[in-house]
Amino acid sequence: MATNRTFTMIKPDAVRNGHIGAILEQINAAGFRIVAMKYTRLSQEKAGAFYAVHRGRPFYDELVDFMSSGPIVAAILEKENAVADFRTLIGATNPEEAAEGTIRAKYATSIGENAVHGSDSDENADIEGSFHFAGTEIFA
Ligand code: IDP
Repeated sequence: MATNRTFTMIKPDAVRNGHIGAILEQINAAGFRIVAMKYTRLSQEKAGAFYAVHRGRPFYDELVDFMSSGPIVAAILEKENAVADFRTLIGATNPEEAAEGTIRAKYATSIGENAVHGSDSDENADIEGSFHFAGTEIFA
């Protein structure tokens, strides 16, 4: 995957709370183009594998339970400087620290149930995009 892409998930809390449309609208308005998207649900096993880097942390089990608790929207987004610009758009992990107007400030309920995921590096964007999408599901 090129470095102008990032990977996102609209997490189960935001889906449950009816925020899919508003979040996608904010993503589009910020200049991101959706090149892959699916509505799906992660098994415990798949959520655990996705967040394997956090295995051993006190919140890991809670995170895996939460991320497999309901459907998500997974997407690959394209824009110049995608990874950094998307992290700015979503705001800090903890919604109490997220800048006003960011997706997490608007839609997250807690540090765990924080509405959206955004890759933290080009390398992880590539790994995470490939985790969820086959090459034939990506439309450049
Ligand atoms: P990020 O999603 O902003 O990159 P990370 O530190 O990579 O944040 O954590 C991954 C996810 O794990 C967070 O988005 C959040 O859902 C969850 N998480 C992080 N820290 C905590 C915590 O202290 N308590 C509960 N859940 C947490």
